[in-house]
Amino acid sequence: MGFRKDFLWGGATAANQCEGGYNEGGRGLANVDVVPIGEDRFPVITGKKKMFDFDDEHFYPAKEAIDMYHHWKEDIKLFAEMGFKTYRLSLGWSRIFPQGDETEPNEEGLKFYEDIFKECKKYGIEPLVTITHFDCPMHLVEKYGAWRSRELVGFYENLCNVIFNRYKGLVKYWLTFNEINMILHAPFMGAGLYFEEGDNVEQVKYQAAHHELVASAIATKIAHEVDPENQVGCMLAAGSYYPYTPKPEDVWAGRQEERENYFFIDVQSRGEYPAYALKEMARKGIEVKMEEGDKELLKAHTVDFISFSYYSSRVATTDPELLEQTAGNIFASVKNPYLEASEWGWQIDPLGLRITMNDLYDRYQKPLFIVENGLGAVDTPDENGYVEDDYRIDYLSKHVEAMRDAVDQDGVDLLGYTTWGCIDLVSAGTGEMKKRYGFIYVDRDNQGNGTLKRSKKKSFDWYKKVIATNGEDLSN
Ligand code: P53
Repeated sequence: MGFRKDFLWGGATAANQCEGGYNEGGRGLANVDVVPIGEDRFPVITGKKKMFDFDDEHFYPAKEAIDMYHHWKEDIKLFAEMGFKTYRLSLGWSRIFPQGDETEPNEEGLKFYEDIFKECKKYGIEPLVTITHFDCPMHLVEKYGAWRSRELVGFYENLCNVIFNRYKGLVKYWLTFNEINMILHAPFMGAGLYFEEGDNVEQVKYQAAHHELVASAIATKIAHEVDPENQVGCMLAAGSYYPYTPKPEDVWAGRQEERENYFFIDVQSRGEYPAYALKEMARKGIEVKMEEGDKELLKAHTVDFISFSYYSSRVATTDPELLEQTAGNIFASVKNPYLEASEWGWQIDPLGLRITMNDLYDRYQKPLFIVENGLGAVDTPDENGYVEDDYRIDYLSKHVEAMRDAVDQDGVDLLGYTTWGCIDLVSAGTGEMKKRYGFIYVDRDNQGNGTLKRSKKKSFDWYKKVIATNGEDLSN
């Protein structure tokens, strides 16, 4: 009983939130670089405010981030010390193709990741690679309008051909697009989409989503052709919806919210546009332009496993007053009166993880992989950089327990668990450093001050024990 013998314990990061080195090694500028911290962040990430380059009035946290570009050896060593079986990281697309539309890749960028993968192998750590975690070369944004253009499919295909061949034997687990449903909520950060006056926003988003879905199927095809050992997953920002009341309208509202997210995974895992999505698009006047062969591609190349992030459950309602209070968040949700929340208002619901896992497993009947989960909190280090983060241990142990229940009690097939931001990094939602998830503290603040020194938190030793006992001993 308990987790698989080969359960993949580890942690997760994304290139743009930790690497920095934005102009080093021949790297080109990307959408994720020009996203500032502060009040303009939300308008920029949602594609409403145009910011295609840096200006002097804003601070751009991704430029340096935690400078993993120069610290990766030291960081992987710490992951190994915790006993990581896997490390989830993403590739900076513009490191490998600085402009995005070149035919030949940038050797320095390719080599950078190759060295990282080799270092992982040295410690017996299996890399889990997100091909794109929100990033898109700025040149593709400016010249083609990013994913609104069909041409992006070809550029992405080119990237996939290069990386699957180059990293054959080094990488086996791949995710095509991080939180593919993010395109609906943060279209510039998630897919490089910027909207001009008069754009039909919904139309643009779903057309871009179609391009990503086709690109994802092509990636899956190439991955399997290049190496039959390759395992490809989709990636959903998950979190099941609860109805605010048993009122049938509230229940129905929850179903519809869920379908908005499931849509992507339904295509990637079942291989076709679900009936409800076709009807909804027709109602909204959205016409997705498909090319000949798209349907066959989607059907023939479905994913091997379902990965997802889980931070919280969500609540659906039809009450206009409650709906009023939800505006402004990336994933709008009504407050659940039965749950406590983090300092950033994210509601904490371990049982919700078990519920979400069951919903996904019932629906797809494919192995699951939890590739993000964790608590973003303010940490106060002592003079040695040590943080007593019992709150984080508490959050994680309850979630691991819930996922153990899903495996033990419900029979869900779970491949692994990577906590988000295993080392402190820049927040995607807010751009803050102050919102920390790590087992490893990084000395850097919201304005970019600090020595970048790494130090272990209390949770470091706790997680080490959890991994060593394959999730049996969760005590603090
Ligand atoms: P942060 C919400 C908002 C932005 C990104 O988020 C999100 C979510 C939650 O699903 O997605 C993931 O940094 C994402 C990571 C991100 C993490 O959630 O706002 O894949 O890049 O850092 C946590 O606290």
